[in-house]
Amino acid sequence: MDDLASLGLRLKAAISEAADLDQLEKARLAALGRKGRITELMKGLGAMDAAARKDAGVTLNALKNEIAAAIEARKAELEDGTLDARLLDERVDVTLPARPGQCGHIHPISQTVDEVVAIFGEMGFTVAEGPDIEDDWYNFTALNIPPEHPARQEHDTFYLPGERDGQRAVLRTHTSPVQIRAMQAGAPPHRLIVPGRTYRCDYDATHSPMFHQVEGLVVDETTHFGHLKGCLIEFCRAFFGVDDLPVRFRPSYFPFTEPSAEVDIGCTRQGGGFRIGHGDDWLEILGCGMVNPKVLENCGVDSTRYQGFAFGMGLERIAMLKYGIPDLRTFFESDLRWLRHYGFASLDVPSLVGGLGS
Ligand code: 2U9
Repeated sequence: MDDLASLGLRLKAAISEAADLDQLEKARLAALGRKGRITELMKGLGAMDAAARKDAGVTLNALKNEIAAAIEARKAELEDGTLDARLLDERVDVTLPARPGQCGHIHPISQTVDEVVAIFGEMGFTVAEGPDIEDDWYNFTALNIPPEHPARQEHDTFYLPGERDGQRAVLRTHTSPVQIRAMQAGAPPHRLIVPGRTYRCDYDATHSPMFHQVEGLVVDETTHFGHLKGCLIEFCRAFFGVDDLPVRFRPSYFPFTEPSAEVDIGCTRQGGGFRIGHGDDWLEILGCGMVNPKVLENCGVDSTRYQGFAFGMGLERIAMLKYGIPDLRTFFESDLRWLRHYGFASLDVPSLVGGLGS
């Protein structure tokens, strides 16, 4: 037993003195490997008589477990040390000046979100966000799109396996569920915009299965269609940087707004392209309307006291029109040459005072 005790001490010393993972592996093999000391002693048990074998077996097993635990503990220590050394070694001094020619670029979608937020921010809107995975009620039913409504097919919804709160789970097809949650969470007045990712099963030069929208909602006691028109005309003129940009409202239909309209801006078509501004042609830019009273009621808002307006637009679409990007799929191809061409300098933060992108 004295021999075993001193063997244990020697093996543990080798383990704790192992300076790296290679040395630790050597110590492990010397103790527990095929030809290791403990393994050899285990093999010797067979030659002992039954009583001696039982006692020695118990002691040897205990030693084996102690050594295995010591190896694991030292391994964890060494791995932590390796990580600490790497973290020290790979430390980046963020105060150093950027390397010439190595500057990153802001993606046109981030730039467009910043521009839209700057414009609506000046008008007193706040920004709200919500989950990408929604349930059927928040994405459709609350918005007056009941089961079997044709709009559900038009949205080409990605349904997910399983349920949330007893409702079918979906990838949101618009950011409208965020406005529903905002109305549930607090009493009017509301004035918010919601930029975010949305999902529809569609893919071509003007559609991608994941795209971005910004939607807006204003609810108050005296909100009317005149407010909607003033707000959106002002937005279009600020966003496209044309003070007297012609803007027209065409009657349309959405289940969540009544009355509803689609908004066009003036343009001139030249050859295959176009120029935004005065001209004899129009480009569709967004949809809007007065919030359907049924939607207000679904969110616990008294529709006899409050009314509101809402709008929605595709961010890729308005970025493509403003910055002359011809194919929507290129937004998500992560092509650095594309990003260098269409991207923005990281320090040019858009603001109405400092200027939006141009
Ligand atoms: C609530 C009530 C009403 C949001 C609206 C539109 C009109 C619209 C499309 C533009 C292009 C979606 O990306 S797109 O395909 N959107 O035309 N969106 S009104 O209406 C709401 C939202 C939330 C509670």
